[in-house]
Amino acid sequence: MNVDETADAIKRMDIRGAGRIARAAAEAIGNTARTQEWKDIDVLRKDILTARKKLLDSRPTAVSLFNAIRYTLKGMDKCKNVKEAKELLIRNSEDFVKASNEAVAKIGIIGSRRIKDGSVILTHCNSSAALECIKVAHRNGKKIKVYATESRPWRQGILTVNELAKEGIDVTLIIDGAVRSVMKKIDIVIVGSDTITSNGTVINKIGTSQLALAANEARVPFVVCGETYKISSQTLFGDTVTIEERETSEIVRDGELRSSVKIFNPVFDSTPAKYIDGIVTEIGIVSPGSVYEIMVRRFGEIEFN
Ligand code: RUB
Repeated sequence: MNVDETADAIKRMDIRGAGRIARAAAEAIGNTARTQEWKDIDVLRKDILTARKKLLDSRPTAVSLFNAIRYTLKGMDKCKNVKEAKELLIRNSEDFVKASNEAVAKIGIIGSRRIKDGSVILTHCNSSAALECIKVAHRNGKKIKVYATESRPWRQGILTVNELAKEGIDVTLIIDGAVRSVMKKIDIVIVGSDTITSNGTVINKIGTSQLALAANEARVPFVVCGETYKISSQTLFGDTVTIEERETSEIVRDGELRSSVKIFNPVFDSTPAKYIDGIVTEIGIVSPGSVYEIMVRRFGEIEFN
């Protein structure tokens, strides 16, 4: 897919989930570098920066999109000619996609070790990293049961239950409002992440923070999965994460409401670090308090700009 097609698919949510969005954006830039011809390096740079903006404007919340593009464009400024820049963009894009897929696989192995034989798990939305932990635990012969929320309004929970059922996992769909009721049956909550801020706050699908509160009340471990490119270095210097608001048509049908009724449809929320027992990354399970260290390790010295 080219950049325009990818940005549209992300907007429409044909491509969704923070990891998939990141890989699709990196691939789109790689495809552009592979297929487009430029007369000189300045035009190439200008076009790639336009592509960057188009992709970044497609959805605002998941920092994985920003970090994937940053990774893919790294070094473009120093390229001396079109050939060099094309090669760099193609290589960076392939490296990112490979590292991203490997990170999810590693998270699956590491996270699965936190799932005990006989465990009952609760998950929310449709996170490839969180589901990988569950699938690996199942493939390793652990007898597990999963409760998955419907995840209104887009109902990604339907994807989740079908994906897990296809693997032969015992899975039950619940509505979002049933979370507190089922919490007494749950041994561990495992969710994904779109963005992890410098203070260890996790931004994920709307409703995640309710799972965290209910888990905290019931003393059930609440574990977040996130590749390290879900960490937002911008938040260190005061940037806040934009919570996407989507079309009201995702919630109600035309003509269902009186015209004076307003609708508010935020699709992500923030879970403070104090409710999170661990963040499963590809480099290990870390506490939300150590996000800064990882940020520095991953992105090098971070400069204020
Ligand atoms: C998806 C969602 C997922 C995270 C993590 O929201 O909130 O939990 O993106 O997913 P949406 P992954 O469907 O609105 O994109 O682990 O696959 O990156």
